[in-house]
Amino acid sequence: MTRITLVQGDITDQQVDVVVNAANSSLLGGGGVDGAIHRRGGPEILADCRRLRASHYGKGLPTGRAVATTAGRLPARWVVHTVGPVYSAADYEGRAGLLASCYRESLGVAVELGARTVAFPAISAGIFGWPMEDAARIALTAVTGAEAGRGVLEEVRFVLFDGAAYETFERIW
Ligand code: AR6
Repeated sequence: MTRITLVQGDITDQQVDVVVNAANSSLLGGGGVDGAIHRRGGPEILADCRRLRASHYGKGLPTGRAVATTAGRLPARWVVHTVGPVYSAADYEGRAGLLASCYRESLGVAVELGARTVAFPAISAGIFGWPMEDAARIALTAVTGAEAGRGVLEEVRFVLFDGAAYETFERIW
């Protein structure tokens, strides 16, 4: 059985096999979780991202997909970068599907790597503007329903940056 856990904290502190990054299609860094991961993990992560762009994703990583790099100096072994959708009430259904896909694809990549423990941030719920309550519902539904990782992953941890996000996830869970 995979344990689902919720913690309040900084995702770059987590002692897990995989830390998931809420990246953008460029894979070349940004603010929020992405900025924190590259700052703390160091230049090796960006070097890997540049190689991936050159070899597989000339136009960028599509929304809803996930790819792995080294975790550089982070305590984790790998970073799995995924691109969440920007929130849009006018295009809700399609984008909610892409947000769920981020969680499923990231778990699939983590399992292929041989990971046992994975930490997720609240993808799309910061700079990309997704309302936290709905982001939490989509995240928890996607992870509990995912085939990938069933019987293999020991823990999927949601790392919520502030108390309000933590309480929202706890309430939805
Ligand atoms: N640890 C855990 N959670 C964090 C951390 C941290 N160190 N820092 C922020 N959060 P965001 P998005 C929370 O904006 O909405 C970047 O520029 C944050 O409070 O990181 O998917 C990328 O390059 C929020 O609840 O990701 C993209 O361009 C959640 O993590 C864009 O932002 C996600 O916020 C992606 O935006």
